[in-house]
Amino acid sequence: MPKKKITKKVYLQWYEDMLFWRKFEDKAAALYIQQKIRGFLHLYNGQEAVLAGSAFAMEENDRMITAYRNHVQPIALGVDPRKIMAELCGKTGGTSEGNGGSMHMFSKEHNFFGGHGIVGGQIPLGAGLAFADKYLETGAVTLCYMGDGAVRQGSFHETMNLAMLWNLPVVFVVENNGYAMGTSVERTANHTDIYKLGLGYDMPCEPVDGMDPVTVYQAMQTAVDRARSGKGPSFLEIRTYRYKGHSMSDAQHYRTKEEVAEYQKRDPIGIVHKVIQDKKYATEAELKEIEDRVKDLVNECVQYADESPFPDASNLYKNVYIQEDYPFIKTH
Ligand SMILES: Cc1ncc(C[n+]2csc(CCOP(=O)(O)OP(=O)(O)O)c2C)c(N)n1
Ligand SMILES: [Mg+2]
Repeated sequence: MPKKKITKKVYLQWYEDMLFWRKFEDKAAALYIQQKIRGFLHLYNGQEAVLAGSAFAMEENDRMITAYRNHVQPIALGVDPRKIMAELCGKTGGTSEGNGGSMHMFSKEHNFFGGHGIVGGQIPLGAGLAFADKYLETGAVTLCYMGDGAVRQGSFHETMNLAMLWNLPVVFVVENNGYAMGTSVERTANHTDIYKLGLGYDMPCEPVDGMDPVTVYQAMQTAVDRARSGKGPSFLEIRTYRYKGHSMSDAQHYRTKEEVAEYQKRDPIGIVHKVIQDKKYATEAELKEIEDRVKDLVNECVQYADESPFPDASNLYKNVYIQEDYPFIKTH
């Protein structure tokens, strides 16, 4: 049974966090249009309840790993959002000194292990983190996230098998947002209950409403407790929706505006806002204070990124393997 109480304080924190993540991503989209952010940019708008509910179930040493839709997860784990914005802009003040960019956020210190652009590539790595924790008896649990598109990869199935065989402390989470780029879940398989893929491995699995942080938290806490107590992995299909295109260069011909609007009626931030109002957890003035704080922090992130210098060109060779005596290309 979920053990943490979802108090007024939790609701207010969820509201502030989720609103910040949303506004942070909106600002990143604006910076992309200004060409201050280049390359790919995949936004998390609409999926915030998955992260809010999950983070509430985590303990200090637990780990998280995900795909490329990864800007706000490290912020939830305590990474300074200014550094994430600088990383998006390719600046030296970023989490990887501007070398990683949008798809490669990383913070070992905060137990955030990326940030992976190869669909399904992070799944075996997540099991590897859990293997290390089991081997070293740290008591930590790994939360390994993937998209609905990733479950059709061989790496997913091989990892599910080994994770059960080795009874690893891991929770596999599919953020089913309905689409893999422009391909709907209906077009990828003959049934759409992704959670049932766990049955073939005898792994506890269930579908979860991903628009409400409460339902996410409850399912996640049960799965995290199971992993921590030595009972092995779980598989959660968290049903959510992405409001923006797959990346910034997506014309979205595969869905209608009405479909997006239908999901926005159950907006995760709206759901939390309504509870706060119904239960009188905050006055309108207090909510406005939160919104102002969020706005200020987003602006501070942009200012920090703007003021941070670009890396020196010589940085291109940093962290890149070069065989010094390679005979055919002159390296210096
Ligand atoms: C192995 C591999 N194949 C194809 C791609 C191209 N690609 C990038 S994202 C993506 C869709 C993945 O969708 P999903 O797993 O549902 O994640 P979402 O973008 O919805 O979060 C594809 C096919 C890739 N990056 N890696
Ligand atoms: Mg998807």
